[in-house]
Amino acid sequence: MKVRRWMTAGAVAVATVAALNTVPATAGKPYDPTAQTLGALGLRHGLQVGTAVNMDALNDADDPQYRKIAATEFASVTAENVMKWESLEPTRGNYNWGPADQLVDFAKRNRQSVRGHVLVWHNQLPAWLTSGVADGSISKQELRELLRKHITTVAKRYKGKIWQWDVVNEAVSDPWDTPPTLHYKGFWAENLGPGYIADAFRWARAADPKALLFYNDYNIEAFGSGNPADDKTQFVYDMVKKLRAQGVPIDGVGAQGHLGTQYGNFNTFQVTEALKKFTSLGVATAFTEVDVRSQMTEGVQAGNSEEINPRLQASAANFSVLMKACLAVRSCLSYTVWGFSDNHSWVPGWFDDPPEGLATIYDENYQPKLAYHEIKSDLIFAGPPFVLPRLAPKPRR
Ligand code: 9MR
Repeated sequence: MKVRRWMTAGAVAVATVAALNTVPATAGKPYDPTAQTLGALGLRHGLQVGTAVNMDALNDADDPQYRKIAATEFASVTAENVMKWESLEPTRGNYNWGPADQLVDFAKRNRQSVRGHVLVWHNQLPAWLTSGVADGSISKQELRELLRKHITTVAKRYKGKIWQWDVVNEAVSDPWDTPPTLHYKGFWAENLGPGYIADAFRWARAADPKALLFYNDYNIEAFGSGNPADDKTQFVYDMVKKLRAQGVPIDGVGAQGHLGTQYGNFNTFQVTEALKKFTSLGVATAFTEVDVRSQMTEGVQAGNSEEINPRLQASAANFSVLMKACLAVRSCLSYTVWGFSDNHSWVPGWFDDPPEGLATIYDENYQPKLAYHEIKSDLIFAGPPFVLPRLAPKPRR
């Protein structure tokens, strides 16, 4: 009797092991990581691979591939435009929540997390706000109150539905601005002074205590001279250090990752180093808007492969450097591409002299490019001891 019981148990065990070996059980096929999505592969490391979503493309019935890839390939989504102030409150006091709600619902249906973008930025502000300040009908005091109300209203509406909020975006100048010494730039700093940054984080925390609150900026993927007068990464590092010392509830720093093949590559160690330095301040990190554009020379536009191939290779290398650095640093919680296909990328509309493009991981016909395969291979081959599960911080009180 006993023997028979053991035999039964043994048979069950053998069957179970056999079943596990074919995980996931797709009709006897062995597990093939290359057939997995970027999102699924990232989750094995606790890393969320996401995309910005263009709502017009998502709703275009003639473009079903866009919706399919947005729904299936990624673990996380970001609103490319529809959570910006001009979209949410085009006329004063009248909110247009439709498109933003739709994205949040889409994410829920597809079991994706949402990066909220963006609560405070100097671009894409409603005209009623900027013109009111310009003509003096909105005072500085009223402006501060309007900002508090905006942050509170938006963060409360999506309370519990947003994983990470970009609370403040692009607050720091670039070396090509005037004056060239790095400084707090733009509408908010000019009208309220840099204190708006700490205020914004405190208001966001009060409205949504569980979301991770991020500062987000471009050109902070690696350190430069180390002098905050001309090294934007250093300037942001010093800023975050100060904010943390003051007890401001900032939980993360997002490096956007808008790179270009004409600028030369960072190496993985430079980027890893930057992530580690931010981590040492006690904050999470993320790549939030990755794309790698190229100049569209006449040869590229004419389809000359001798000009196209080196650009696709350099683009893939840049995407891969950021992915490897993110995998290597446990505070790096997410890797978001800023659009996934060249037919819906902001790049061609933005850079036209000289024209630029080829910035994403799929071509305009939704064929995965070399960059797609390279970041996928980074996710597949990454393992201990260099890659361990992420360490997410608790939202700071
Ligand atoms: O991709 C966005 C594009 O559709 C808008 O026209 C543009 C307006 O400024 O903003 C783009 O997204 C930006 C993001 O919100 C913040 N970082 C830079 C992104 C690219 O410009």
